[in-house]
Amino acid sequence: MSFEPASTDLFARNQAERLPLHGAEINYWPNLEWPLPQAAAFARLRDEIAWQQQSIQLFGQFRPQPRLTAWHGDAGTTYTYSGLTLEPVPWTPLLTEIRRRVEAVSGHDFNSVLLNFYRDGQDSMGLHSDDEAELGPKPCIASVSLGAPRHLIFKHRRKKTPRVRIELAPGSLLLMAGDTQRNWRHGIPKTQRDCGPRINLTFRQILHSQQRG
Ligand SMILES: O=C(O)CCC(=O)C(=O)O
Repeated sequence: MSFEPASTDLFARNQAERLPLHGAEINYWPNLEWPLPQAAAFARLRDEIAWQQQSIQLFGQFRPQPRLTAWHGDAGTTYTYSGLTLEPVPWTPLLTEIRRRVEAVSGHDFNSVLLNFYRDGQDSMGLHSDDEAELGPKPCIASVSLGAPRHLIFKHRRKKTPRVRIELAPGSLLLMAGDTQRNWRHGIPKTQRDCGPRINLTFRQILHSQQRG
């Protein structure tokens, strides 16, 4: 099942649409206004960020991730997933500007961001839930897409309901909250389409151990 946004017209730019996933709370802004054009933000992040290809543990073996990543945030926002522990690099001026816009639109605060660089259609992210203890019981994750459009797939964790697919447009914002991570997995599959590079930023709120539910 594919989700098509109802409108991308300029008057609806700052309006969110709710995705029809049972047991999830996902809002999508297909064409948000940003402090600078999305293509300019893409080029600056591509050139300014110290991208790395790190290995994660999958089925007991360490393998390089099929994309480049970086982790930025406030001091102390250490994040561990799939056997990888990330220590934050400080915010850059551009990441701070994007974070302010995301916070203003979403109404949530974020103290860190995971950046993903998909060099071409062969780079991907496997199905997963962002449900690590540091994110709390109802993680709120704001995902900004820049560069080439790519499909994001949602698959229910227990029910055999059809997968839901949405094409994430450049300049879009997707906010996952509530029970989304408890009930659904999400991922970016490889594509055979001729596809340019894409940068994705997922803003997160890392909780100190005494704040976790
Ligand atoms: O690239 C995307 O849109 C997905 C990123 C994602 O799922 C993640 O960082 O956990």
